[in-house]
Amino acid sequence: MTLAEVVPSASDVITDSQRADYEANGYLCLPGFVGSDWLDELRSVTADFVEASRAETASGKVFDLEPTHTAEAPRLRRLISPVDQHPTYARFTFEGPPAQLAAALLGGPVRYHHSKLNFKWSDGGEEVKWHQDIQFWPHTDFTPLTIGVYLEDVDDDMSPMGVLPGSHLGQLYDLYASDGAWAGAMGDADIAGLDLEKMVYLDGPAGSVTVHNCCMVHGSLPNHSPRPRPLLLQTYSAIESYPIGHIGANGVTGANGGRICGGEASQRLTIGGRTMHGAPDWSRKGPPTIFGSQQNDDTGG
Ligand SMILES: O=C(O)CCC(=O)C(=O)O
Repeated sequence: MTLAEVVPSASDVITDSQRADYEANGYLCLPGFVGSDWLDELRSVTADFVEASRAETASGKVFDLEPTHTAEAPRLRRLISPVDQHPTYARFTFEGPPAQLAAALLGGPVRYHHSKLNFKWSDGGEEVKWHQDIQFWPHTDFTPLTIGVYLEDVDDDMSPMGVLPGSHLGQLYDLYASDGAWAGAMGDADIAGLDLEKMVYLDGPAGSVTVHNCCMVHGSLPNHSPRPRPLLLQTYSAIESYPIGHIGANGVTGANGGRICGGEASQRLTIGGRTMHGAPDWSRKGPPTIFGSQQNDDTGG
């Protein structure tokens, strides 16, 4: 799809002041941004997945289940990579409101990275400890952002996502534990240095959208309310930002990872202040040899 098909005009999607807020604070919360047609469709597909999870007894490639999940009382932590599970999620993420918002915020076509649906089930749905995202999937710049859509009304009792305004411009924390194992969360000493009083919790009616930059300190508390808190999240970067291979989740985010919304990849990138025009993407058909490329007689692997 062309950019014009995904985003007719950025000003149709967000105001200049919202974009300036995002740049300054590293997050946005847009109440009711996703309309009822999309919500109805997403909820119906999601209900089918919850139903299907009843047949599962352990986490796998589709579902991340809480240890107490049963057929009678499903308890899902996450639907993994929704865009790869159902065309409705794919259409929503690649052409729908989140793609439009990402393109409006990043100023052009965007590169999709990954998606997930965090359920945070009722009566004890697990916390997401304070962390930043970029260490999980470093990129060649810091443009990646994640757009979340609440599929149900979320109030303060349901453990909405919390963000620390401005922290996206600060320190990049070490998410390893003191024993050297990957923890995926900040350590106690670093958390002690945060001003948690300044944490902003992003709640709102169903269809509300959260945006947070990849360097934002964020997380959420356990959900002790009687209602699950489904948050559909999708991550995009600017088109000239690339995931750096062999670190964390990069390269293992599903068949659609790297897909461009609203344009074509230019293969241009800037690293260490130097810009280059990189070779085409050979990740799907395999690389040609340098001999074949230079003699113009290769077809790729
Ligand atoms: O679900 C949430 O509250 C936070 C999600 C999040 O930070 C993550 O999954 O990385």
